[in-house]
Amino acid sequence: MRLDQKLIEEHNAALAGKHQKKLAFFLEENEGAKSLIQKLKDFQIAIPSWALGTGGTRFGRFSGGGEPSNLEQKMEDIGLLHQLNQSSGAISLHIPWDIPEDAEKIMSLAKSLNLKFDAMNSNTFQDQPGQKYSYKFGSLQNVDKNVRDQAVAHNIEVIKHGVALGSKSLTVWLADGSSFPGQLNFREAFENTLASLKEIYAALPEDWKMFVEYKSNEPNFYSTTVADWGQSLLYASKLGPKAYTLVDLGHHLPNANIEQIVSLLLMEGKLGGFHFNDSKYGDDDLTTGAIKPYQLFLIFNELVDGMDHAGIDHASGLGWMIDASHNVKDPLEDLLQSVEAIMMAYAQALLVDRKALKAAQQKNDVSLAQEILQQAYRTDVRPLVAEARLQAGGALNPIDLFRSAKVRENLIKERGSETKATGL
Ligand SMILES: [Mn+2]
Repeated sequence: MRLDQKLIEEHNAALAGKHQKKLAFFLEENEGAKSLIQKLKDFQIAIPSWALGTGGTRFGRFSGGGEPSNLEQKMEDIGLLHQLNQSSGAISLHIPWDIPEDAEKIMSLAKSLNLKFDAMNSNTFQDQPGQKYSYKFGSLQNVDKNVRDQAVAHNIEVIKHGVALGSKSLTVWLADGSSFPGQLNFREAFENTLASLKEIYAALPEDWKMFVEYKSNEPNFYSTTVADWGQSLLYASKLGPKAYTLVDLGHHLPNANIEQIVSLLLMEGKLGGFHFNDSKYGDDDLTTGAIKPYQLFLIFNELVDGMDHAGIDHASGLGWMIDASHNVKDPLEDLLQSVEAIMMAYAQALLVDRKALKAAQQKNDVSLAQEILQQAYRTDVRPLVAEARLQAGGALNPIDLFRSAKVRENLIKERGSETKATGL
């Protein structure tokens, strides 16, 4: 389904008075902030194709109704999100859950929904029906060369799908590792993984990037073959200039200083992209900004500082994607909330008075440095983010409109209440 643009206009008209009042106050308080609106409009966050359905845990899965049951419907759902917030104009495909059988048809659907294809994701963490060798004991690291070859071939196939859709990057998320001491020879696992990654790297088109994602644990619980940013950077450095580290917010050990990691990766020119989510404990599937919004702001503060320092375009220089599984909320509402939280953190980071911060740092004025950061963080940037959305043709309050337009009810009517999306 698509929303009638008239609905969005009516919704905006009803909220216009209140919005303009808040915006005027904001712009009066934050001189020069008007110039940030274009940056907010340009910033797009990719939605992964596996995030449109209800996820699950090993305790169970409670499907919601009206879930998309094929790639076309998933794209339509992202089109809906993009209509509402004008910041979700990209889709990240997972193979083999969402193989584009007819690339041309998928391309033209994407065009009609104003969506681009972000990073392609491979899957060597599950066995697929008819697959010759099992990934039970790893894929690119496996002690059996047949398994490694099969995993390499799969990644190359994913690249081919991506080329047909105009994607420019491959995310290799490795579930490889070990769950018990002695299970694995760490050195050989690293060497096997590197050799496998080299083969995939060699198949990358000239203008493609490869993202090496790291994760401290899960599904393996003793070691993971790309456990942290240092190990990812080691692979990316050995592979070459097209390989980058991908940071997923939820893939660190507790209390890791992610903003510092981001800063140094940017300094080295090796930060390729970002997966957004949030977590309280060890998982990585909560709505972005739901638990640690200040950390998200501090990360964006380093992202903006580092990208500006390196002359990287905020919108296109890195891959931005949500990576979460929605277990109890409506996935579409959850995604709207995540995108909003990301936009707010980005807007707050843009507001930081960098000249003043630099001066405070040079004088070792610790209190003032903190004041400057928190001044930006504690600014209510919602009117600015809403104005960017309004100017781009989106809704002033996306979730409000999602509900009043009865989007979920309509999706259930259209698709039924028993559909189940492929994915996590
Ligand atoms: Mn991820």
